[in-house]
Amino acid sequence: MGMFEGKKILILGVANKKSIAWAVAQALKNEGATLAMTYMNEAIEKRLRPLAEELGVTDVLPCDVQSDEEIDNLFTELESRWGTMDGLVHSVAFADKDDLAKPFSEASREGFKLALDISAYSFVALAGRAKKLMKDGGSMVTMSYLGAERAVDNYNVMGVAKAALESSVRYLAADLGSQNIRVNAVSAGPIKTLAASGIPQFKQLLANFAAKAPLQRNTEAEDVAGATLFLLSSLGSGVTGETTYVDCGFNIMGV
Ligand code: 0WD
Repeated sequence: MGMFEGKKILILGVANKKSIAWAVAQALKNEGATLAMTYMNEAIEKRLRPLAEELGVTDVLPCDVQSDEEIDNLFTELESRWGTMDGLVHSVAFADKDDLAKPFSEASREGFKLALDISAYSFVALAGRAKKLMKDGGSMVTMSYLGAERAVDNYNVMGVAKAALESSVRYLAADLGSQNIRVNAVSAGPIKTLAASGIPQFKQLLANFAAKAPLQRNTEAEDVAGATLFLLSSLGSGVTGETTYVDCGFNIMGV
């Protein structure tokens, strides 16, 4: 019997087969979880439907995280289909390409707001709704990156958004701990996905990373999925408010 048999988990951020969330969804399915997946718009819906079908996931729902109304509708729908839920995986981020490439001191007000809204606030907004369905406790996991803590070239406004996200993880963990809801982040090493293709010189970043990381390789989405399942499962029962690095050890290295 799978580790997640009978567990109901919502996953946001499956855009295609390269998405980190896709590796998480596959791993959860292998362990018997019941999943719901969301799409941001019709273009992503078209790509997501066949993927969901491949995993036997029938709960496929719209949610642009910039809209409170769509978030409310998502949870109303989940409540009527599921009644309760056990896990939330937030694997969503966005910044305007221009704002990643520009010198940080020239970041625009709008670009800053947009990155923070989609990449950090959305997790708080989802957590506030999900907690009501986590009647027997639960676990929430979001995806972060080292750029939250270090000034990484070309990450800029997204780094500030990830810092807000990691801080939100701590405040959510403090807020929701009394309901036995745990909240954590996984800080993943760079992985070639659609979102990553927006980061200038990403190839170079990957090469430097593999050369420097203790494990001498790049991080795979499956590595991230493994740690996410740990945090979602009872194996992680004593862990909350943490940012766990899944980056082949890169973050521990000096120059
Ligand atoms: O190197 C990497 N790929 C890393 C990614 C290293 C460390 C962390 N991460 C993070 C990302 O910042 C993100 O939070 O992992 C998370 C997942 O990213 P991913 O798997 O690398 O990227 P992708 O497959 O593109 O999924 C992100 C998805 C979007 O896809 P596109 O590329 O179409 O924007 O986030 C979704 C969307 O599906 N998304 C939204 N969903 C709902 N509402 C919204 C929105 N407004 N905007 C973007």
